[in-house]
Amino acid sequence: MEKSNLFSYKDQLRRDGYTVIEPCEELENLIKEGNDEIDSIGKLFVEHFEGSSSLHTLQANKKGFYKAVRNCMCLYKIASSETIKSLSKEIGVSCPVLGPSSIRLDIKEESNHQFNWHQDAVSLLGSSKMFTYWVPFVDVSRKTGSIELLPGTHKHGIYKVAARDPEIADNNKSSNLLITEELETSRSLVIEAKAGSIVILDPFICHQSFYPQKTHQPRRTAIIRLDDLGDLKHLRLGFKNFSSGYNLINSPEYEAYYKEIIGY
Ligand SMILES: O=C(O)CCC(=O)C(=O)O
Ligand SMILES: [Fe+2]
Repeated sequence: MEKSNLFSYKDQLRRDGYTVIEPCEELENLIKEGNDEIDSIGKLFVEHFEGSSSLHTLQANKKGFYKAVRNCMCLYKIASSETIKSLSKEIGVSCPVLGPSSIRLDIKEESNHQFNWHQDAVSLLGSSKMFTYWVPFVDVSRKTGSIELLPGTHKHGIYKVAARDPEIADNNKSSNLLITEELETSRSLVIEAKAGSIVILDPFICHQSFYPQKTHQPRRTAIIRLDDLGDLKHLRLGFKNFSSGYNLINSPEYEAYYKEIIGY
């Protein structure tokens, strides 16, 4: 990747809280391999499983398909790709380790998976540089489903939240923490991107899952986060993130750290 391009991605990430990196050969190959892997797992649940059929994904999910693919091997291959490695270095992650990551499968028939407006750092903690690398395995748009962002909101600071499922949110576990404040959504952006793109999200940008009205090809996405062991303030606070059960509600000391670093 050209260095000059990377600088403009960095500028956009800093200014708007997100950027979209076009597919490169390495990612295109990994996505193809990943789609094949997920299809072959699908065949364990539904005979003649077709990855493009939302009905097949729905039938397979009833038998545990979604749970089975969340940690499939392609997730780790993408996370350790040269492309993600060099991007994370460029955006200032000095000692990357795998943070909360998984494969998502989204179909409009299962709207319970929809993740409404939130900021990742609030739900997941992590270093102030624990960006999300959101990698769609299919082309994404309003028609196929995607994510919706509020550009610039990463500079606002922390919005008020409540647990989506209070019954499973306690000091150790958490459900999704969703923003309860009224948001200005008139300038929201639904990401349109080709399979194999990398959408980088600032940990503080407000975003949500975008579900189309009509049935669509299942949206498969690798959600990768690299936490930063080289962030000494985060290390001194106990290097907390969602993988070990932490969020901003059970670890409020992180608010001062974020405030100091981001300066809101
Ligand atoms: O892919 C999606 O629908 C949203 C994922 C997301 O926001 C997250 O995992 O933090
Ligand atoms: Fe998110």
